[in-house]
Amino acid sequence: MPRYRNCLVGDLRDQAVAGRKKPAESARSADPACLEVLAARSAEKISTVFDRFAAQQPQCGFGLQGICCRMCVQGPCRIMPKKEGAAKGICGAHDYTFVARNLVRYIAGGAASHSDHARHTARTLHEVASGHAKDYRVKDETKLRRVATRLGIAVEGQSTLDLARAVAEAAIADFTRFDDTPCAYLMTTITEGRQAKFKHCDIAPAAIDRTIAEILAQSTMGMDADPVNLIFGGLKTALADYTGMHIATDLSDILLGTPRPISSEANLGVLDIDCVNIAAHGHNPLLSEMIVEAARALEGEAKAAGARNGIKVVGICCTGNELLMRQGVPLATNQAGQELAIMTGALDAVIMDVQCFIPGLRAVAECFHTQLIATDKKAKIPGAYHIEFKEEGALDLAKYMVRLAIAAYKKRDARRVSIPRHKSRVVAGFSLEAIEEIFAKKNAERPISVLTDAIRAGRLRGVCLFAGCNNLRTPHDEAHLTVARELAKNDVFLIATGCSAGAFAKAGLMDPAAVGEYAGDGLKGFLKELGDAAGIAGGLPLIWHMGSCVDNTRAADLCTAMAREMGVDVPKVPFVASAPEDMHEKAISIGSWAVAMGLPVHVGVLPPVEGSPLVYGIATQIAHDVYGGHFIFEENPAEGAKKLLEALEYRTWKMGVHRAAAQKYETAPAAGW
Ligand code: BF8
Ligand code: SF4
Repeated sequence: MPRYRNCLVGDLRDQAVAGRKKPAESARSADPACLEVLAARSAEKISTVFDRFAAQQPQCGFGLQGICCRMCVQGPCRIMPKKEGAAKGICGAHDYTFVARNLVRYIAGGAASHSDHARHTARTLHEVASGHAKDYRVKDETKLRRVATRLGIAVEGQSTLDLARAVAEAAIADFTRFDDTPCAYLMTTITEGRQAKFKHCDIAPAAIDRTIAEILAQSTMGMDADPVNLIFGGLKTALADYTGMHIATDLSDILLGTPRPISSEANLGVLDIDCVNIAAHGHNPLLSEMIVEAARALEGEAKAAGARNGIKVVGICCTGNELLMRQGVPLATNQAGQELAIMTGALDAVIMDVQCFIPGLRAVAECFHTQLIATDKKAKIPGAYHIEFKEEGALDLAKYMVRLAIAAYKKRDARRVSIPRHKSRVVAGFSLEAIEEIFAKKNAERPISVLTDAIRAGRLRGVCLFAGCNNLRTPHDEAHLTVARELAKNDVFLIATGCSAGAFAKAGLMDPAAVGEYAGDGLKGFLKELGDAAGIAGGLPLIWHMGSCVDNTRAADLCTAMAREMGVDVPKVPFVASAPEDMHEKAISIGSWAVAMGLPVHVGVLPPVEGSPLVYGIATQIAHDVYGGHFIFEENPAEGAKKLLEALEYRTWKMGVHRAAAQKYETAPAAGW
């Protein structure tokens, strides 16, 4: 397999620090709408993430490399190899222990976040099954039955609510199990090869909550100093993260409906000067779906308040992706653009649920009339309204919040409104179910073979999942766009989630019209034929939006389906992942489970691993030997695209060799990678 490690040029650590020095200018964005807002407001000196990023330069070299330890109060300790006696921490911990501990704690943070979201969804489904939370219901009975069957729950003769209870209880069991039976939402959604691998390496989690608690215990002062053992613990935690994410996606679909292709728009131009504009921000769609419903119910009140066009709900971050996927709600911006949405002067309220909204919002909102509303007791912002969201009476609560937005609208200063004109058409809503339905128009019996056959025939080079965040260490959205355009040109079938999907949606890459401009001939032909067969008016988009960050499990399910169709395990599937602007702990966690699943995973911003050549080597090389997946650390997006293409090419070539050998010797294709 292609291995990437620049061992020949000096010390890895020196390179790390040199490479991390960033220019101090602000306004580093590839999004014209963001640049327009920044330019329009430049005289007002409103502090944004772009300014504060510049102010933080240069960032600490120890932190960047992961060789600062604060696991106990004797610290912080730093690894200083050139200073006599300072090559280890006070307790004698090596660089590899520092780096591994820091890394697994990132993963724990990511897993805790996703599973918090999943726990909330499981509890809501359970409430619905018990006759409470009356504003919700089982909207997708087919999915409920499919998930139940997958979990081994007998569906015959069962009522919807009994099944909903059983499916919710299976999820809750995955959080709380006391014995060592591996989590059901993990083991029922992966290949047999992965099941065996995870059991063999003892990284199949039995209970999400316990796994997160155990890795915190394992990585505390005076516990595990062995980097390899720590990393196995980290991977187990990452698989607990996967389990929580799968629960969140499955149960959200059951409660709110499984997405199907839907047309909408994206970027700050979606804000409407003649509307009460409300941004739903965060991740968990349980609240934001209610905001959409409440907004529809209160149109009349908004018009009475003077908003000619009523109420416009727009999305930011992943709750925006969830609403876009299911309701066609326009996406205003992704993570790095959140303050700029307020700086248009046209946003009357930002209603936040959980994750990825930043404290900086408050100071920006203070410069305008915007009402900032936090709704989760674990996620308050000083100075913002806090209205605790509860599933019981959810719609009434949502209406109360929408009325706050209408009241704020009345205070809007029309002279300060400056909405950029940029917006793009988006076709989103590609759940795995929707993808299978589209493929089924060409092959009803074996829908996924439409994709795998196109790869086998050389029309497509493989599949790339784009995921992850915005990271100010690289110009906003630029790396996403660069890698995607390069892969599209090279006939890679592209799917996306999270803020990566947000970047593409805003830039017009989820508009079917982009196919002609960016796709290579193979991809162009594939999308055209499929669109014609599926009778999708206007055609299929260049990049298929699979949802929010938790919905990366939809993409993992696609990969598993491809492995099953090809009769191999995941490490042989021409499927790669890229997080060109990874930022959050959640992204580190997702990348880690994707590696354990057997995927090459490109990250465009390096996590702090360079302080330990050993851990760096495990992530980029040894992981491949054990799991068939590995990290590709590459900060230059054009190079990243090249390495992803090489990874796909290697897999296709190897699969061809194994297939030819299998034919010759009349055996099954080799199981190794
Ligand atoms: O969960 S991609 S910045 S918004 S963490 Fe956050 Fe990253 Fe965006 Fe969605 Ni995911
Ligand atoms: Fe220093 Fe060890 Fe404490 Fe870390 S755990 S801060 S290396 S003494």
